[in-house]
Amino acid sequence: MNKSTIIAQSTVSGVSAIAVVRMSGHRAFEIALKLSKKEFFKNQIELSWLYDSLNNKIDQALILNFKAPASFTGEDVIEFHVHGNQLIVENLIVECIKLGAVQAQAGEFTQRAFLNKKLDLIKSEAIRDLIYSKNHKLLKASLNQLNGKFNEKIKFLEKELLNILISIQAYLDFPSDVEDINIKKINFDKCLIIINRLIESARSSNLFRKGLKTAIIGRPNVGKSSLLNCLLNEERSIVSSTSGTTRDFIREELLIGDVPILLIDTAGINKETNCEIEQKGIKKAFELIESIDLILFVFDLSKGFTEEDQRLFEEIKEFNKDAKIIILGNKADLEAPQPPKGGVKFIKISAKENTGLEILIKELHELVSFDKFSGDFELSITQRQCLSLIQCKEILENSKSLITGQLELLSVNLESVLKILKEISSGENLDSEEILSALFGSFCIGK
Ligand SMILES: Nc1nc2c(ncn2[C@@H]2O[C@H](COP(=O)(O)OP(=O)(O)OP(=O)(O)O)[C@@H](O)[C@H]2O)c(=O)[nH]1
Ligand SMILES: [Mg+2]
Repeated sequence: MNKSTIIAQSTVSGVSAIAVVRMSGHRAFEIALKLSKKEFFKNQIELSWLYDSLNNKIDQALILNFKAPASFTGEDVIEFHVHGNQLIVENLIVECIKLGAVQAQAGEFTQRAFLNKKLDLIKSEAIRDLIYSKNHKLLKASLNQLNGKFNEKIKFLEKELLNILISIQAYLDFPSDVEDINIKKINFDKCLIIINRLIESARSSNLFRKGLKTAIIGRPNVGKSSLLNCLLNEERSIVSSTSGTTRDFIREELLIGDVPILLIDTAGINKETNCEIEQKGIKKAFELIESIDLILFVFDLSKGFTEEDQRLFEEIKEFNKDAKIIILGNKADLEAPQPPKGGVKFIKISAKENTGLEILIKELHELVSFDKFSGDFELSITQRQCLSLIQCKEILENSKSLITGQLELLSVNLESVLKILKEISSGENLDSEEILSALFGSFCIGK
């Protein structure tokens, strides 16, 4: 049992109709009773005045009380619903702290729920997605996750693989009682199909969680910042005819359908520059390219796709082989003295006159459309869960060849996969304080 009684505001800070302050721990009832000058709570919800240590009124509040273990955390929990003034909330929290409560850390309520087995790890993580989802797809998926859909799939995999393991072990222990033919029929393709689908789903949910990281890259002065402003429909990034205007990254979010696109304007890349600041900007741009999902490669149509553009383009492709690249020929409004050579496929735009952008937007829509880019997506699988699934997939794929002979090794492998699957939902073997704190620390305070 946790010794401390924790307290935090559960609703957002600021002016609101109602603010909720939650307290969890074995002293929660005692503190709430003192504040409300009561001996006990007659009902689960009570309307009562709250008083500070000097007998001044704090506020009139609705007090909800949940006796352990029938509460979110599994401990005694009190919820104060007070008027949504931040001063009231602060006074209330200060008084509770004076009476023995401590300020909760980020995610500590959910962490306690997990430690008290009120929630498994999958559901705990689904709650985080549920709170943070900025689009309907992720919201729906995290509700599915909370509803146990992902758990069902993991349980199914566990059952299937356990059955296979049992038959192998029976064969190894009593070879005469188990027919060879049954062992030869073993295959885990069905499990692999499910795991692969889940990994696909994880990639999509990650995309929806983080957004498609998109960098606008190109040589100086080709109109990268103008393009950013055009897409955002506001003067966000400084535009000037001076080469090397943009130095630092400018980041903004754009929604394409339901998918957030994290647009990043970068410094124009001119390898010959002697300017130290510009060089730093270029270095940063290349560091960024390594982790990018999509590159909008801009060149100046009035100058054509020059040798420098070509060189830069090749270098970028080399730097990040996985990123999708869309090439944009900007300044289509200017006369093109030399049309681009080399059959390079590009979209003609003019950031100045706002033309051609609809083709780019259409391409972006196609890119993020489910079937094409991200497969099925009905679960909000986290990065942690995805990494474990990838591990399972690799072990199972490497185990296929063992069916025909090395059954001992195969059973060891299946045991490891089962252990990883268990870890996904229960968090078993993840008991290191550090890992759990990192997981729950990404929640907000009061959750
Ligand atoms: N004619 C024309 N000029 C444009 C167009 N897009 C940008 N420009 C001009 O090109 C110049 C450079 O534009 P920026 O958007 O600052 O270019 P950039 O690529 O961000 O430049 P750096 O940050 O220096 O690398 C400015 O004078 C813009 O007005 C366009 O479509 N047509
Ligand atoms: Mg710029």
